[in-house]
Amino acid sequence: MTTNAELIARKSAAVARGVGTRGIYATRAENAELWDADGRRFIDFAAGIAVNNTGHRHPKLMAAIAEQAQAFTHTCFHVAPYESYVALAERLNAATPGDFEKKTMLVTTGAEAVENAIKMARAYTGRSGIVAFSGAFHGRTLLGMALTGKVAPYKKGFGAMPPEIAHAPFPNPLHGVSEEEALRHLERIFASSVDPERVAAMIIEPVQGEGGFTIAPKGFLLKLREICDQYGIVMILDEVQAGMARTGRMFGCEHAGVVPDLITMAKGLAGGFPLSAVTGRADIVDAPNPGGVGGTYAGNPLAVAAAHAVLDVIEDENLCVRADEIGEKIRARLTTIAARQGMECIGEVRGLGAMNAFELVTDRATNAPDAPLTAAIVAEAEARGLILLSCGTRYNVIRLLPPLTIPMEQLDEALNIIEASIEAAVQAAA
Ligand code: PLZ
Repeated sequence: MTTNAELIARKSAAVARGVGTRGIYATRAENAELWDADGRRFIDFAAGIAVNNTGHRHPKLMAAIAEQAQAFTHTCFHVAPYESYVALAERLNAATPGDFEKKTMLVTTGAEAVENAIKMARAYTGRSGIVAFSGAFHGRTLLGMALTGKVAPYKKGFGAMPPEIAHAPFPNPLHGVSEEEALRHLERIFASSVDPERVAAMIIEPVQGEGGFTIAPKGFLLKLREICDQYGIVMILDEVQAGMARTGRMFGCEHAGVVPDLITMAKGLAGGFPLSAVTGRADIVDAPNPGGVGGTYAGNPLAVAAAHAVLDVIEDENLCVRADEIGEKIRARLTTIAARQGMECIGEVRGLGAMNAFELVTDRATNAPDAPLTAAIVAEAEARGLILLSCGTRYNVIRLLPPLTIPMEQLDEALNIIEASIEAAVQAAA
């Protein structure tokens, strides 16, 4: 059988260098477990980056795509549309916050949802400016990377970015940016560099994902809502990573009670099939002219069938409640670990529902990042059979994204591995 080592060598010879990978070549996966080319078994705390919220190969999802495959797998919705797309739009219109008429468009990736939300906001307002936030991640397409609030590796070497994009600070009290300071900075941007009346959209993640699992404070989001209303700016919540029950609510913004004009979603929406959506105020979603938005594969029938199954499973298996249970268990355990002597490297434990993380610091007084220790813990966990992902603009946060369907004993097993991995990495660094 082909080993990981052979595949790593073939990958580096055949695949673009810019496509980063780790060394675990998957051969099989089931719910929260994954097996690699060397026959090793892992608990999967990445879930394809918050995609497999319903686990790998959920039986209802497998049945739904098998059934759809019997009928047709692609017609292009622009050419020969199908009911399942329309029905999914109806369901997403009903599932998103906001007591107003809503509409949905389906596309394929998170970046594409973001791009289309911006196009809608521009068409609706007749303006072109965009406000995004430092540390944000919105995708790797030209506009997606421009909106992303981190230069290396996302923007470095890729030339001029689209114009009229301003980045305001995302509040992060742990690192000295209070909510008030972030708002003052936004006012300064409006006073000195961008006329708010030229701004079409403001886009923000309810919990920054790639940026470090930093939670947008409730008051901050509500204040942004007021500012958007004051200047006629379309408020876009990027729920690509936080959405679909991950935070214990269907959408992360529900924690703050903020109602955005548009929501972008992807990842967990179709449990591993490429599908994303923009849902929001009907008049904004309808602003582009017919033919102005869409795509060949947008709303692929297999992906749409998967999304219906995902929505059913979230409801039938109470995955929002389950996300909260998982999160409470994770935070309680991490907090206990952080309180132990010798664990001063854990600067903070934070999260919403099952979107949790811990931050590694060299010193709790300064909260200076410890990126090498973070990488070492991820490697130690991998050696012990747990897939962990790091994140954070300073590369010093470990995020925990188990499927929401993970059996509790596997969750315990994974938390034991995390504790042992931190111990081993701390010891090795001493
Ligand atoms: N918006 C909030 O988290 C994707 C990116 C992984 P795509 N995040 C994982 C990587 O290294 O590329 C993401 C996100 C938020 C948009 C996106 C983009 O989604 O489906 O990757 O295009």
